[in-house]
Amino acid sequence: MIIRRMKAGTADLEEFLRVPYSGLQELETRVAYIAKEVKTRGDEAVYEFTRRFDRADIGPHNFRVDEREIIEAYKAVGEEYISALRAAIANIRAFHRRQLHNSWMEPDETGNILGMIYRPLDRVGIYVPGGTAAYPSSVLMNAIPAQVAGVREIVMVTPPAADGRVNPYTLVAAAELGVKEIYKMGGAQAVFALAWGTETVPKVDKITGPGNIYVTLAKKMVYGDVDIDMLAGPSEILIIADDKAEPAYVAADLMSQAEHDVLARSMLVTDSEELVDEVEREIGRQLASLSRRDIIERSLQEQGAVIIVKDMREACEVANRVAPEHLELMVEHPFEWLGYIKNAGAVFLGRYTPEPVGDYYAGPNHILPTGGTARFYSPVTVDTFLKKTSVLYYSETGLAKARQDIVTLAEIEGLTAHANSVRIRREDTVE
Ligand code: HSO
Ligand code: ZN
Repeated sequence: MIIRRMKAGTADLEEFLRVPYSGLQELETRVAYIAKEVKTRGDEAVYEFTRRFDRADIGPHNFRVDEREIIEAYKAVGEEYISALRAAIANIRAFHRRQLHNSWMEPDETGNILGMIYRPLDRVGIYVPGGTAAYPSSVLMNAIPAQVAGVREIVMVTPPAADGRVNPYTLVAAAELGVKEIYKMGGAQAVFALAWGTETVPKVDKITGPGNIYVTLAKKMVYGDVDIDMLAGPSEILIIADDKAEPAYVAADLMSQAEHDVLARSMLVTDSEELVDEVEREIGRQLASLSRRDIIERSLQEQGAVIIVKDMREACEVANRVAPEHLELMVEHPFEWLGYIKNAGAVFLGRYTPEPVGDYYAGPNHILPTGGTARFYSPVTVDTFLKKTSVLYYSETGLAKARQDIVTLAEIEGLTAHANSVRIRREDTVE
């Protein structure tokens, strides 16, 4: 397998990073049509789109997964799955608990009190993809931070297969967390149902979870009516490796992300051309045994890249420019380089931390910013499900001291009523 090679600091890299968003307009028009239908016809429209896009006829108003289906799902999954799931849940819960905030209030010497109150959102909708991208792990990564934040109503939507059933592993993951309100609906129609409500789906305050391009466009469209976590694109990995790195590991990790999607991006940044040759040979060797080799091959051929740098310093600069979703530091002293990494969703250090450790198990969230958005977005955290309220209390002396400054600032803005509301609280102006 030959992957395109380029040198750092050349126009090639910039060209490679420019994402061509062709055909998006047409998709937007289609999604806008779905929006209009769901907004005006509710359940009926969702039912029709489910028949059309998921090829599932589940009956009108019959979206809710019932108790019986959960019991069936438990019968379909093995013990081993449940025990692995529980171990992952414990790790993910422990990691997210560390992110909790205490609301605070603090008085100063004049008796003024300022504070910040953190509160969970009331009702949250979690989107979980179906089909080949049905990841029960994503149920955990959405629901656990929401639960740790204290969200009481968590609704999950996931598209049914053509036989009307939902992936049993997804259902068991939800059940293990106590998520009980599950609707069989997917795609843009599910996002609109969550955002605006239908006869059977009460509307939510925020929608989280990755989906395909239709889901992403729908999330973009409802943002403002509800909040969303982020606009997720195809998965990415960037591996910084030196000449000491094990080619077999580098190859395996590049392919682990490539298998997600033909549009997934796997990038290797190294100062060793020999390593690249060996990695390419290793890819060829390992590919044969992988079930999704067709996707991997296309992904590596069309989206893969090797970037040759002069040293590790330059490798970090490239990583910061790319701002990848996942960044692996497969170098001799990974912690020495960590400080140079400014833009990345998650950083995986050393030879024994392949990216799937984070996808499934360690505890940090796997819903991460993609497409260079790690420049300004963060992983999903407990904060994703919290909102804040500021608290202000001024004492009589506090206001007396601040009075003139506030009046000055208000008058500069030409807002005399603002100035007046401060001025009127002075005894000598009260008539
Ligand atoms: N790597 C994906 C998440 C995932 N991987 C789920 C496996 N299952 C995006 O971070
Ligand atoms: Zn993954």
